[in-house]
Amino acid sequence: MKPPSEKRLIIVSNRLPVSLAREGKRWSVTSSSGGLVAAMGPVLQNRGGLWIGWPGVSQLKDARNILNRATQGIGYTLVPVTLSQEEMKQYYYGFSNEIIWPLFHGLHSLCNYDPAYWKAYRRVSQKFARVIIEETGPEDYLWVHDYQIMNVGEDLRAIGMTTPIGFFLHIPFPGLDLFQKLPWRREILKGLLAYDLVGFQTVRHKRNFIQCLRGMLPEIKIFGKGNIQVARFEDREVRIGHFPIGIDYNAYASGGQSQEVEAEANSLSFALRNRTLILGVDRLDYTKGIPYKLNAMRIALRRFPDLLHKVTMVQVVVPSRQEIPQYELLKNEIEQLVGEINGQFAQPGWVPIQYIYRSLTRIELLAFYRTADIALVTPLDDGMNLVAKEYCAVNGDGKGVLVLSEFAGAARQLHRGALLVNPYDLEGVADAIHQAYKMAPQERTERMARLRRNVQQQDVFRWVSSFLQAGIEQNLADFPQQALDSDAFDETFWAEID
Ligand code: ADQ
Repeated sequence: MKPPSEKRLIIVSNRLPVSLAREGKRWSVTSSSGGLVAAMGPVLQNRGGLWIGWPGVSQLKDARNILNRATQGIGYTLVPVTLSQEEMKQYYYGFSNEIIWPLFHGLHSLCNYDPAYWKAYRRVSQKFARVIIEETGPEDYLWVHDYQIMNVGEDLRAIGMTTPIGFFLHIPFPGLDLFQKLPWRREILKGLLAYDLVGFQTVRHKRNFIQCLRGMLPEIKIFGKGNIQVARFEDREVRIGHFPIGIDYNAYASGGQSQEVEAEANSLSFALRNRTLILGVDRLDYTKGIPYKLNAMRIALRRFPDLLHKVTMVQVVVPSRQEIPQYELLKNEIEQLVGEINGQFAQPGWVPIQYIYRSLTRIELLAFYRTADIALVTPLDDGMNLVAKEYCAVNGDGKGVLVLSEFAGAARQLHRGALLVNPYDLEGVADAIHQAYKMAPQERTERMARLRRNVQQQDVFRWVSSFLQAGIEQNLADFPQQALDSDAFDETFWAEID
């Protein structure tokens, strides 16, 4: 352990916010995609803490050095946990993404309960624990993130860590009916009870967790009502709360107004010939409901001829987890559907759906948000969904309409401004698309103003502070920012090094 020093915030997640990749004799360092990175990056920036996680490559001798040279200006240190290809295959693609991810999103039939996966999950968790204990001191606050490393707290306790540890689950927690199908259900629950605070995105996920604790561990006692409840189990007390994650509202709102984004948005509108833009932005993932969304669009085009020639749907899909066969199948399914729908409805000078399969730059992404008249965010299940919030923050003219799945965690906060839909109800989604298209300007503005207020008030800094308050009775301001170059974050993340 490090000697006591100033209190630091230590984030631990499966992946670091950047990924290293080998390009010939050089290493490139690029920003990792995904919700956790988008949320935590601005929080840690310049606070002198640590972020511990996998750097995107296996067995790299000099990883720490390379990472730190490439991310010099960000004001916190990246600590790599190096994993072999086999470990990644079994622990990350296997246990995390072929078992926990589908099960926790209610898709038990997609799970592959391979016992070897569990063994790898436990081994990797112990590896994380060994790195963490080397790097942290008694003054630090350790905050572990997400489903890939749920048992790290237990492994840290086993090797002597006694200081408070918080854990936040970014994805849903399933109800007892589903959770009890997991062969390692008790081990996961007991692992989570090694933390001092366990946080979920919504009340529903928190309730599910408590229901599973009661159902699987009859000797447990749960106390309290309201935001934070307490579980007493063996000799431990664990706080359980819900903390809906937010975004860096100001960064999105002002970014959306920048000259670069404006220029990009103008050329986008020109290319779309000022047609109504219906936007979908999702990671390639079956939980995001992309095929359902496309089928709903097909029904909308069939049922509402006034949409023909007048709307263009742009569906952006960010490549993700291609090593897992289901993701490759999903990609094929999406591409086939886009082809079919376009084949059915396109006319000279108009194609209803444009499909983009790549990661966008920040400017491109913000320009899409800014230009979109309607955002279609229709996951089948989602811990929160940041795309919905980012869209509202960037929608500076206040005329956009958010069509949002009632199964996204974000629906709990945004239900008063968004058009809520059941993503499985294709006709219902088609109706919502048409309703959004026809919506009067005044209603659009009123709804969007409500959405933006909500996203602004419940931003990512408030999320962190409320978690820290519940965990250690401190706020984000207790981890003060140092005066560093705040623009360094974006630039250095894309730097290449020899
Ligand atoms: P994710 O499943 O990754 O996150 P989401 O919340 O939608 O999902 O975040 C995706 C992030 O990727 C957004 O910040 C978005 O801007 C970015 N992104 C999307 N498309 C992109 C593109 N083409 N190019 C570049 N960036 C792109 C998990 C959970 C969610 C939860 C978050 C945070 O599954 O439910 O909201 O963590 O807790």
